[in-house]
Amino acid sequence: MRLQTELFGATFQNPVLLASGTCGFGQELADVLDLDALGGFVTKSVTLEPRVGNHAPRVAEFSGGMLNSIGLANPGLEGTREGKLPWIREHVKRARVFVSIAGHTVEDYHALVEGLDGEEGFLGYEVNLSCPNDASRDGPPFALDPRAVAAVISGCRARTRRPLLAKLAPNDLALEDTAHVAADAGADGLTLVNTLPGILLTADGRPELGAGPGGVSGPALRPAGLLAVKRVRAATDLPLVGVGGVGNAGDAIAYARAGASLIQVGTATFAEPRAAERIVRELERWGARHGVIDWASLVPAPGGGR
Ligand code: RRO
Repeated sequence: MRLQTELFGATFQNPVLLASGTCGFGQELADVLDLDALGGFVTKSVTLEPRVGNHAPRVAEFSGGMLNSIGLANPGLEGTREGKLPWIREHVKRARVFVSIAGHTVEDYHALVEGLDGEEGFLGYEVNLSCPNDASRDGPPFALDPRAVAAVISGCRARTRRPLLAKLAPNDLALEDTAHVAADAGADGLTLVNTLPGILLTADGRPELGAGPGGVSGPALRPAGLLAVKRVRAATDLPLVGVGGVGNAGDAIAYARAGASLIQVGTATFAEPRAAERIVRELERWGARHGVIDWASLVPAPGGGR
């Protein structure tokens, strides 16, 4: 099966990317996985200032997957420019890199694009509008506020010609509307979905995570991710990147059939660091077995907008 995919003015050698928050800035996984065997990866979300993150424990497992509340631990804009992008420039040749950006305010996102856009080593931005774990921000994630989505994306658009992916939330009852808002503001694609808010409690009722609630990922998130992709595929023409519970080629193909042109592997990497590489090989075998010659042929045409 031809896995090569042309999108956002770039060639992805295959449609399998590593999801933000599960691969650091690439370097963290480079000893165990061949990044250049993948379509690409998305960095941990970067904020203007460095953040230490939330109280431990930050992750907990359950039978359906994982709950996390990392709290945006990251080296900040300067730490990314000085300490992370040079490594990526030197070591990543074929994989396409998206830098994930996150902020407290609309202006934070714009300042991040201004601060990063002159750098080399990455293709575009994944604008993280949907972190469920930012305790220092009042109110819901930006993704659940259409005016904030419009302001963040349009301001980013005005500051860069690189591809912009807007990462949206699975618990958005008006997801199609949000997708339209992001498209109208200038997003080139949508990443669907971030983790789903949840909590795990001990037998005596105490939260398992230091921060209390967190975001659900892994197999339990897959039905929500697939539904989000299917709904948005029917509503907009933007290319979609599917993420949530992808653990094998069958899961990736389900996302393609729902409407995702690229997929991201997240939680599966924690249990099996080379899961994404395995999924690429499985897709090749699956195509040969089923006589499917092109990944793109699995992805249904857009539903035609409004
Ligand atoms: O850092 C986190 O706690 C985190 C982020 Br920014 C996000 O977007 N999604 C998530 O599940 N955790």
